[in-house]
Amino acid sequence: SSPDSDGCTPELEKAGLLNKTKIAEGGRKLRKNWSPSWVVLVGNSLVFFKDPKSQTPSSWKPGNSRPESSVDLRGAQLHWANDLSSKKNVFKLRTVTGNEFLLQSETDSLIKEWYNTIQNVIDRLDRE
Ligand code: I3P
Repeated sequence: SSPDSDGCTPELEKAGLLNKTKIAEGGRKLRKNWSPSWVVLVGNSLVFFKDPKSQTPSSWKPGNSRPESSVDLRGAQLHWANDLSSKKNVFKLRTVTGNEFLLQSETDSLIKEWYNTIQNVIDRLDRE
């Protein structure tokens, strides 16, 4: 398990490979287009990178790689969403701006860690 699997340490940064699709932009529904994404949680943001095969845990550092997109977690909402997909282990992340993403992993423990870590960041930002 990761050093932060108990959610008690302040180091909330996390990086890994998840399946991702955006399903809404500004509240407007989009057609699903699932693809693997290198996902990095840093500070208050979830950052997505394309071409995960070329990524390593160090290659997302500023200047080394251009993110595909970035999500501000302040005010965001997280929900398990197995009703929104035929895939297992799916959660939905909705931003304050009405962008919605589904994130998925075949590995139960891995998706639970991501869910808990993202929720911890959202909760911390809610308290600020
Ligand atoms: C979609 C594609 C997605 C699927 C989605 C389909 O078809 O198969 O993988 O989502 O289901 O519409 P297309 O490639 O023609 O766009 P899931 O894998 O998450 O089930 P949906 O429309 O029921 O959401």
